[in-house]
Amino acid sequence: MAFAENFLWGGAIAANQAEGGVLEGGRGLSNVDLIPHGEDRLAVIKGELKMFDFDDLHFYPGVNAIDMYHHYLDDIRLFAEMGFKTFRLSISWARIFPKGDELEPNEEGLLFYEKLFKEMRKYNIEPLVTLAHFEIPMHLVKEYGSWRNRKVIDFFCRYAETVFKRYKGLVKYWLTVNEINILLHGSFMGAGLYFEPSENKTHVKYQAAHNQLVASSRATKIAHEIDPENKIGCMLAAGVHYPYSCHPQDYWATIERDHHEYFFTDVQARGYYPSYALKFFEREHIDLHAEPSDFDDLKHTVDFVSFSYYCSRTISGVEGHGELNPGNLLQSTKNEYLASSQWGWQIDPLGLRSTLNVMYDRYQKPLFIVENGLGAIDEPDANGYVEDDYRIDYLRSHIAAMKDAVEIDGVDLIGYTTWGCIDLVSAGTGQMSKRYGFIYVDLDDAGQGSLKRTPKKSFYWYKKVIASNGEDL
Ligand code: P53
Repeated sequence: MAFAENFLWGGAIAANQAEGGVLEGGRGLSNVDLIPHGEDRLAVIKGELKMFDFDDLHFYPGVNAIDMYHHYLDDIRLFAEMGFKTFRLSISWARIFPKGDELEPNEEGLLFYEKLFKEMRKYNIEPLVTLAHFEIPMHLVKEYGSWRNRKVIDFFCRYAETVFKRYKGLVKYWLTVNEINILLHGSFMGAGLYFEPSENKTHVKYQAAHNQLVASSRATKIAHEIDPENKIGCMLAAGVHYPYSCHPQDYWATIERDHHEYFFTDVQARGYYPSYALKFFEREHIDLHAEPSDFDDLKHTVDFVSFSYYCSRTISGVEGHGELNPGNLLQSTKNEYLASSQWGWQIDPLGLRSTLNVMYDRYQKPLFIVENGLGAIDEPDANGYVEDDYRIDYLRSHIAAMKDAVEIDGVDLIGYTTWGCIDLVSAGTGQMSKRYGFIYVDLDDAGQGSLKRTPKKSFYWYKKVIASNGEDL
């Protein structure tokens, strides 16, 4: 058998894409609540278009999302029916600290997640909890400039400490920051950063990155002090990088791209800034506003390394080598050997095995795949049932590749959670029609629908996969 008895099979969601109820329970507004559907979305995600309040011209799909805030009992029951061993979700920071800089948390918010975690425990589902999944209270964005400000480190640590204490014994697996490298590519979504036209974006981004990395390591330290049983992970938007050709410059560009993305997890897993990063800071005149104690904090490394994998990325370093692949925040060149999803994400199961090997070689820590899946248009029949064989094919081939990584290559992998195990709002596009789930949710891109949940064909398939511990694909 490839997978250990206690291998953590499950699914993943994020508060901002599933929960809704953003104005309920005393919650404050978050950056992600204000990212609209439609053509302005990308500019807002990147921090190039300022959206600090709702307006009448836009639709904001995260406000109600799939309303898991009111449906969580039913949803968890369905996850349990599939046999989930774990369920990954995020806490909405603004439910716990509505403004972010208060001294006392919001009890109603704390209670909501306590009930949710207890419900999961009823079914022996292990919570895997992200502290910041593209989320920061809007008050911290407006008043402090978000993560560019060192004070946010303390606010984040207060939030982290509050939930570590409150959920001690209920939650053991934590991720500090979701897809931490998205800070570079979608800065408002990833880290609440909006740029004034006069600002040097690179300087702002790396100052914010430093602050996030210090906050993440301090939170790791706090988590271990509160409960030595706690396991803390970092989280990277991953996907192996291929050189477009064997031209040395294509390969060199690939190495540079590796540095760019792995920078974050290199710090989180090793405990110090890699030499290539220090040189980069020097060249770019990035003069980090840091305290000497920051570098001691960074030594508190993570217990495991988690990542999302949707596709590999092909990198070109030579003019005219390849055409740009559209449809993803992380840029790449089209790979002629791979098919694409309806959103242009290239499908590459072997790339997952490669990614697992690259990451395991690099860090020598347990790995956790916390997102993988296919965003596709589903066509339900009159009963709302979807025969999503394309999704089953995608997941089957990726699970087979991850099995090879474990069985043949000896990678230490502790779990696998598919993204959007129930249909939810897409982070990149704001669409409902880009669906990932085993469970269909009756809701369209304009926010219309009954919200009814219906298991798809893949629901029954995944149930079988889990029951056989990955043997019956
Ligand atoms: P959507 C870009 C590249 C890789 C992962 O993405 C990304 C993104 C953002 O678009 O996001 C992660 O919904 C993220 C999830 C997100 C999921 O991948 O754009 O952690 O919140 O929903 C899928 O199709």
